[in-house]
Amino acid sequence: TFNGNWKVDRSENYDTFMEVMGVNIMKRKLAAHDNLKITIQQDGDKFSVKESSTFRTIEINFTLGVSFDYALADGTELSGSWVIEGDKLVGTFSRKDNGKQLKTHRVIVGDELVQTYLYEGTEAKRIFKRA
Ligand code: MYR
Repeated sequence: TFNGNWKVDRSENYDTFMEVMGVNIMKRKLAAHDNLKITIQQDGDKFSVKESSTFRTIEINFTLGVSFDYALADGTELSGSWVIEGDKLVGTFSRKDNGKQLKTHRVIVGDELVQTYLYEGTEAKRIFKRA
């Protein structure tokens, strides 16, 4: 289960990923220490995700397979949906500004939640521990 409070522990290739996404150096430096925390609550096919970081605190509600809008911390708008594939939560989003696809998935590995991001052939991971 993905339910619970998670706090980012480390990231892999995240700076390069943000650069490919077009995020400027100033914001990338801030994002490297964003202290991201997420609280995931699943109820059937409905999810609530509370996101808090040095940038903002927001709550996102979505239903598996149903498209919704989401804005990244730098304001980039996405739309897309999450589905469950096996033990993975798989998200397929597209950027509203350029139409390009951003894929992401969440999976539990041991006692960690690993979120992988893929955009234009560049992959990054953020790894969370229970908070
Ligand atoms: C959620 O479930 O947390 C809400 C929906 C998340 C949408 C996909 C997030 C992709 C984040 C990419 C971060 C890259 C920053 C340049």
